[in-house]
Amino acid sequence: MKKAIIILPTFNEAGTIEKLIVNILAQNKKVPNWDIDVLINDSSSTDDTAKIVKTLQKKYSNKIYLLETKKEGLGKAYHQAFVYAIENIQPFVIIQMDADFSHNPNDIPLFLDKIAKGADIVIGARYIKGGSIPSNWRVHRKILSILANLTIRLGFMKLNIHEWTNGYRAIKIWLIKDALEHIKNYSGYVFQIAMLDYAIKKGAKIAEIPNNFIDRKYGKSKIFVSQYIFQIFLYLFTYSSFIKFVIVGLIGFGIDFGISYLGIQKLHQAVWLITLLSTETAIISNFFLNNFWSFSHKKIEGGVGNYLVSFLKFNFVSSGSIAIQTVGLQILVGIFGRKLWYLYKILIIAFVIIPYSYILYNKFIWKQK
Ligand SMILES: Nc1nc2c(ncn2[C@@H]2O[C@H](COP(=O)(O)OP(=O)(O)OP(=O)(O)O)[C@@H](O)[C@H]2O)c(=O)[nH]1
Ligand SMILES: [Mg+2]
Repeated sequence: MKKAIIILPTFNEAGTIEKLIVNILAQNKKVPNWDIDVLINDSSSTDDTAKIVKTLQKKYSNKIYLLETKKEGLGKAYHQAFVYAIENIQPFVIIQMDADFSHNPNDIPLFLDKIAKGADIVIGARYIKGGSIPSNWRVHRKILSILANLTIRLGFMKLNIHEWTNGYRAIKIWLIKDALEHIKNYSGYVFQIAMLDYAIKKGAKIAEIPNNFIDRKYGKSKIFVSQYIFQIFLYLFTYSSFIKFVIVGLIGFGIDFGISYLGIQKLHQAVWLITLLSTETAIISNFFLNNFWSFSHKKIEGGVGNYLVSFLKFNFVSSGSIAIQTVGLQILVGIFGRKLWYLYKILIIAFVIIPYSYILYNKFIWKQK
């Protein structure tokens, strides 16, 4: 029998906590191979949440754990609960869940089933077939939720993951242990994104199951939207390989253009020589910036030999970009005329060069470890 701990962070959830805990513990009947306990981290609720939990603890001996902490944000509350579970309970898996009944406890067996089948982390996804957000949410809330997820998906260029912000997840304890150092820096809601980003970079096996998010009926929302949006962008700019890769590309373009301008316009040198010099300088700068910044979590290792091989591959991929641009632009100008050549160039870079090089870099140069 394997142990699963359902973690419920609470702040003023007296309206739902009892019914929710009873419902969660009742799931034990449905999963003979699992032993489900509940761990509540109550961050100084001003209502009766903690008192209700303490009363329930007497009724369900050893099945309910209660932590009482200061209010320091959702991420912090989860971090405290993870540390407690690791040190005192040693479960096989933890399940994160909101305590306002937005997450249906009847889905717990589905999460555990995916874990039993080999997933390291299972995401309750609202934006896949069979999942949903509440139909009674106001339009701005719907838009905000959809846009936030889309921005993160595109920002990380992880199109096969459809849900980043929902807090209904099952995570194996080894992955939590591994991630503790990273996620402890994120005390707010953005911790959900940090955790999933870490799991992906670790090469964890990720599964999604449809989740129908239910609007809360009791109590108040604790989310502080503008702060959350700011944290999402800050996280993306700090950790997205894709965004950094695009920035590196722009720097490369600047270097190429700067040297060409100086050599051709100011110093009147041979065009072929300056072009060779400017493109190769940009390629070298791109290679090192990508290695030590954009893909620093997959840095090339193994000495000078490996560097040289990777650098040659990088030159090869970059030559491909130059060839695609030259031929592509020639074709478009041939069909539509020269007037809007810069627009064609931008389109080719955005829709062909960027995906082409990003995919090839990830496949051949900075491979997943
Ligand atoms: N311990 C603890 N729990 C928190 C904190 N902030 C939020 N929570 C809990 O985290 C869960 C999710 O918070 P919600 O306010 O429901 O956020 P949401 O689900 O995004 O938004 P709504 O459902 O619209 O309220 C709930 O169980 C909250 O009680 C906190 O600082 N500490
Ligand atoms: Mg909620």
